[in-house]
Amino acid sequence: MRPAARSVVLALGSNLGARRDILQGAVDAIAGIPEVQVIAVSPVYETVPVGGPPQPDYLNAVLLARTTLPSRALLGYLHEIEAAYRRVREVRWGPRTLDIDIITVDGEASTDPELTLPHPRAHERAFVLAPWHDADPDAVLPGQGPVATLLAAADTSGVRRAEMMLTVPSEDT
Ligand code: A4P
Ligand code: MG
Repeated sequence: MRPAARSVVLALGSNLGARRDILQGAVDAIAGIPEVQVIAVSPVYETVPVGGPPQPDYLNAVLLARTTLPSRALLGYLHEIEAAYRRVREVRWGPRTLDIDIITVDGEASTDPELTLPHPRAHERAFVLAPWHDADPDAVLPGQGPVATLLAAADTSGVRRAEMMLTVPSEDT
């Protein structure tokens, strides 16, 4: 029997190169993963870097999807997409052409450092909460509470809507 599709929330970030095109390329690549259906993509936010060395501002967005893939398999595909953009993983929290984090997978909790779910820092990060709230105002971060409440408590000073949108590719392209 095929496993039931589960909802997943992904956070995308880029602060090097053609940031918007890289995010759109990531959305297109995610839509091309077998067994993944992209439901919606949030507006794009321009955000001041949190942590790490001095580095350029990020563009961040959140993507909502459904998948029958096990979350480990999904992470593997996401790492391939990151690698395709030649992300260099030298400095933790350092600049990157593309970072894709899994924020939640329906009903899954894990403390495994290779795949921690829900993402352990999402609840305090306005660069995740603001776009997520736009894409799904009723969203709840398991173990933490409604995204609207978390966003109201978060420091949003470094986060602003950018004048650009990403598109979800249609199913048959
Ligand atoms: N990993 C564990 N759990 C997960 C998960 N839920 N989703 C593992 C994705 N990966 C997960 O990640 C390091 C390891 O985390 C991977 O081996 C993976 O198996 P990485 O992407 O190689 O390194 P990283 O992203 O530099 O580290 P980390 O700890 O994931 O950083 P964060 O928390 O993702 O923060 N400021 C702004 N404004 N915007 C940003 O997008 N991003 C970061 C990165 C910092 N500051 C930022 C932003
Ligand atoms: Mg990461």
